[in-house]
Amino acid sequence: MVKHTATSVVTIERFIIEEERLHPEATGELSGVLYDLALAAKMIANKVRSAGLADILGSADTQNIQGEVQQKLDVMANEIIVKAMDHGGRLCAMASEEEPGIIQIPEHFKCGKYVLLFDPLDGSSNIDVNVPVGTIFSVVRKITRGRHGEMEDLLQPGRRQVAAGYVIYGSSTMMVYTTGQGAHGFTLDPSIGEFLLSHPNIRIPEDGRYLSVNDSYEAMWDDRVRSVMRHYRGLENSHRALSTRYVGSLVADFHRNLLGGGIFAYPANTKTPRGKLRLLYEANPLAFIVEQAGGAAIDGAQRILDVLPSELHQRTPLYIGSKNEVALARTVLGGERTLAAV
Ligand code: FDP
Repeated sequence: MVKHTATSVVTIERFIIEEERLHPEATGELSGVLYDLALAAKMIANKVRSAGLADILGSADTQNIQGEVQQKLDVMANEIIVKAMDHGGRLCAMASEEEPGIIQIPEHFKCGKYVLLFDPLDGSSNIDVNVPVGTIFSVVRKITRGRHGEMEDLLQPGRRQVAAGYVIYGSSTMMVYTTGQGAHGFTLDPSIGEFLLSHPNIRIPEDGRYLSVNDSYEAMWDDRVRSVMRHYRGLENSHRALSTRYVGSLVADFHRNLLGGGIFAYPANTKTPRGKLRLLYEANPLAFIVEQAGGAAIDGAQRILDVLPSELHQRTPLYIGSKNEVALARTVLGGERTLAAV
């Protein structure tokens, strides 16, 4: 006889439906956005997995074995997401790291009440060397009245996100998302093509174990940033030394620190005085997730989720991870967002 238990396999679809049931007013549109994203993630995972092979199989004149013109993987990932998301009637606009302006929903499709911002393939410079890359996404509600989404809908502070998440294409593919009720992780089981709940209610340790920063920029940092890093390395104020781990692929570094405890920092430097990472589709979604997991994220001076964006591709310095490590950065930086010297 089959034993029926409440804890049997939970697919991402079932989890999304169960979360939706907690909100009797929900129309199911946000759930639809999340399913479509999970589908896009599976399609991208498939491309990422065969990326090395595609290079071998493709001829020098950029044709692959099926005669398709080869595209860079990040362009491909962008296209996969746009095509998976534009026709569901749930979105009124999108924005992507790969495109300069608003991506409008074509006239022949219905427009919905959500806006999607995403980085289709973050860390793509790592693809050629088989290092994990990721997709990051953020969903906000439309605030303007017209049919189409406008810039005002895209430029909302991160605290207004209704959902956010990332997918990591690593030794396994995982999707982690939040709708404001904790951060939950799902691992793709390739044999059945389903994301299965593997990390319910993720909690980031309050103290960090790892430090992820590209310290080759040290000469370009402000003195206070150098001091923060000296604390993390155990060289100042008897803070215990963290272990350095830097993949250089934001999603991979963030994911490790989320599960094991740590801090990822990309401070401003004289070369990139406003930081490198993008506020709307990198920092904001990861900040929403980390806060839901009990961690924190600041730009040096203020909470990332409170920053008022003024441009679509705005950059920001970022300190994100375990609560106590982020608090330390805030104290040592003394509320200064960037370089005093610049
Ligand atoms: P990439 O340029 O490879 O796309 O978001 C951009 C990003 O990678 C992050 O994934 C990564 O954390 C960071 O840049 C690495 O920058 P540095 O090479 O300057 O350390």
